Amino acid sequence: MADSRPKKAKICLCIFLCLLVVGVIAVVVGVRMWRHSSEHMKWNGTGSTAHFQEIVLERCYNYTQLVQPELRDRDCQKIREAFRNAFISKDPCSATEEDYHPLMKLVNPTVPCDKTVFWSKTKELAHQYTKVQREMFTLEDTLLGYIADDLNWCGDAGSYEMNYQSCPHWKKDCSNNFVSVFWDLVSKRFAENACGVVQVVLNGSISNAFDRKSTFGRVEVHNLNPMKVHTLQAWVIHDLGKFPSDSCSGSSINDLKWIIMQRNIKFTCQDNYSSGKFLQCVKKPEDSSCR
Ligand code: NGD
Repeated sequence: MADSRPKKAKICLCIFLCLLVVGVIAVVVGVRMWRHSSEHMKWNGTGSTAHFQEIVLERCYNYTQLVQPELRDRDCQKIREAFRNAFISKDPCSATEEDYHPLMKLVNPTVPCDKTVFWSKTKELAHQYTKVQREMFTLEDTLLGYIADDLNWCGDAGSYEMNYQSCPHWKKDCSNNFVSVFWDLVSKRFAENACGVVQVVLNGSISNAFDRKSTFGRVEVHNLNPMKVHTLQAWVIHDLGKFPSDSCSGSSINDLKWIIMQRNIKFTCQDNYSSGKFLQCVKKPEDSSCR
């Protein structure tokens, strides 16, 4: 009778090797998955907005079909694709203006002369104003500003997915993230295209109504074209019930006046412009200053 021990030993060795291979594979896959998830969590800012792609497409159709039907021939599928391609599969801290050029080519801003409204620390009020004065435009009343307002987006270098866990924070991680570069670029183009009289709504309830470091102070002011823009009208609005901290005669507005006049553009300023005050009173009619 033949000895079966070598056969048994062979089977045991095979099982051992198979288990070893499976174990090694499991460890490798586990480490990769752990790395992948920790990479997604590595930033300090909030992740991409859930359903980003659907929101972009829906806002694009809403704007081009209902808000500004003159733009109904824009291709929203292409716009969504160009937006996604600008940042997908890229290091989220390496954004450049060029990344957005294909998107910019699909959408050029069209605001009539005398109708541009800038804002800084007064987003809600400026938007209430253009909602009532339908012919006036903030950046968020133009197609790209409308599509991207309040959204967040980023990808990852080695992935076709968006990162919904975290995105770079513009102060804590990097300034050349895709959201900051986008807003700087569209703000620049919005300012370059402005003409005639332009307006800016500033907040007189903070100490620096004009802030050189804000997007308005850093980007928009310097990209107004003096050949096209003849006057910048500033309104300094105080929040109802709050003590005024800055006004047209304060040093920050003087700083703005100086920059604008250096650029050969006329500057005017009005404290608590009545239209702004009316809008605030519609929202808070019980305030004593509204009586
Ligand atoms: O560098 C930035 C940055 N700067 C400001 N903000 C930024 N977000 C980044 N990711 N990167 C954010 O923009 C800030 O947290 C606010 O939520 C918002 C506006 O900032 P605010 O009130 O300080 O005003 P800014 O002067 O910086 O900008 C408003 C002007 C306005 O005339 C728009 O035409 O610049 C245009 N804009 C810029 C940035 C963002 C609009 C937006 C927007 N719709 O979110």
